[in-house]
Amino acid sequence: MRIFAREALLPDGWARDVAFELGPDGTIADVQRGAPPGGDVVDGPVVPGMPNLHSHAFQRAMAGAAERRGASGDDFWGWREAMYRLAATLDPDALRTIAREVYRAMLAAGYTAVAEFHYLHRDPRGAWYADKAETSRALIAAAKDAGIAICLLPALYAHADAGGAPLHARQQRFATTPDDVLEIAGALRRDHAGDPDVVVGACAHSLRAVTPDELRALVAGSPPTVPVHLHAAEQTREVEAVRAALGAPPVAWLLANYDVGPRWCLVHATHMDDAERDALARTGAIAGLCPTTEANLGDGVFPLAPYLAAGGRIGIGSDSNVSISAVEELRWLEYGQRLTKRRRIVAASSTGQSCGETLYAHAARGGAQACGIRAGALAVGHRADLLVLDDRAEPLAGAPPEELLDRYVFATNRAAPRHVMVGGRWRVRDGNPSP
Ligand code: NGQ
Ligand code: ZN
Repeated sequence: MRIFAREALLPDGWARDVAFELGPDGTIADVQRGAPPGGDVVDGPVVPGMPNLHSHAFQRAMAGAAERRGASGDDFWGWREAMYRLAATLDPDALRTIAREVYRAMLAAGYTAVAEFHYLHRDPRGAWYADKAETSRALIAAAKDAGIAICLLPALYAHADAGGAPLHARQQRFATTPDDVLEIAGALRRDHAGDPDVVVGACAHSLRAVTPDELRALVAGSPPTVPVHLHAAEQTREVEAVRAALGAPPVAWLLANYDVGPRWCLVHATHMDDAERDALARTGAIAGLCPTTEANLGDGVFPLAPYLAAGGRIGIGSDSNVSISAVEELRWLEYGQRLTKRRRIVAASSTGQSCGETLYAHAARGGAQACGIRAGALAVGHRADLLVLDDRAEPLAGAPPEELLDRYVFATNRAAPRHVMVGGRWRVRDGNPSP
């Protein structure tokens, strides 16, 4: 299959008259600039699809339902109680239905892959389903229904807080040992061996939810190349709990105890001191940033400029799915910085560099790395995960290509690409799901 675009964003910038030859495996086999039109001529500028590196799909069912003032101190931990009440109501069918709609919305909003951070393993009363992988399978099925690539992350969740505190009653659904999650992940990997649209990673909920020994068993028992994800340093209370139990804050502790490198994704990593920030940046690991959820939950602001200056890699996630929009995540990422630093153009560092394009390129590449897929750039050997932007109307109409992603990130009020391709297959055509 050949697709032809008048304008496409290649790794070294915008190119004209680009022909992509796609292989039968859904990857890009060849890219030609200045090519003659032919094949599937797309009607708009082409950019890489955006991986969504962090989602709890089920939480979409409470979007907007926890925005009323409570009797005392509305904070992250109070929101979490509402989230636990929701989690207790969902069976595997409900999970699949919600996730399917969420994944369709992600595709429509420019996400072409999702890392689903999954911990609703048991039934609502805390008993195992006959198949321990039942709810994980429901999520993979939802991704298949929708046509999005998925990195399923079955999370190890064994304790209520750092120091090995026992799980609360309302966390019993999440209760897992390292052997449980290795068994689930192993079964899924066997079932989806050779499927380019399903990756199964290794995942611990957080340093609150596992002991050092449990984390060690999980990482040691997982294949050495799969992505490793965990929540880290999102709330200051969490940082203090980890410091008290382990003698160091989460990021410093991880760096001291693991060979943290490109397969690691530290979700949030909001609260770091300067040394942690620069050390994390040097590892090649991904900081998984979820700006709309982090804002919604009152987490704090990630130190973006010095982290990027130190060579740090980032990706974006929709996390609680209170918002499902790649554009909104990128815009909030930059605007949070501008508001707190009282300056402009934070993510771009060199003179003349586009802020929107820089954010987009960082997040696309970093997101793909965190999802364990070769994507995030339109290059030979990469997945054909791409968007055709809608340049028929403002704000994209008439834009020179160099300005397109600045207009897309900062000026669109509906992040809706015209067409979306995942692994060489059109999944959205003219804004609608494509069967
Ligand atoms: C989660 N979400 O597991 O869904 C968490 C909240 C927790 C975010 N951190 C619960 N955004 O961290 O304990
Ligand atoms: Zn999360």
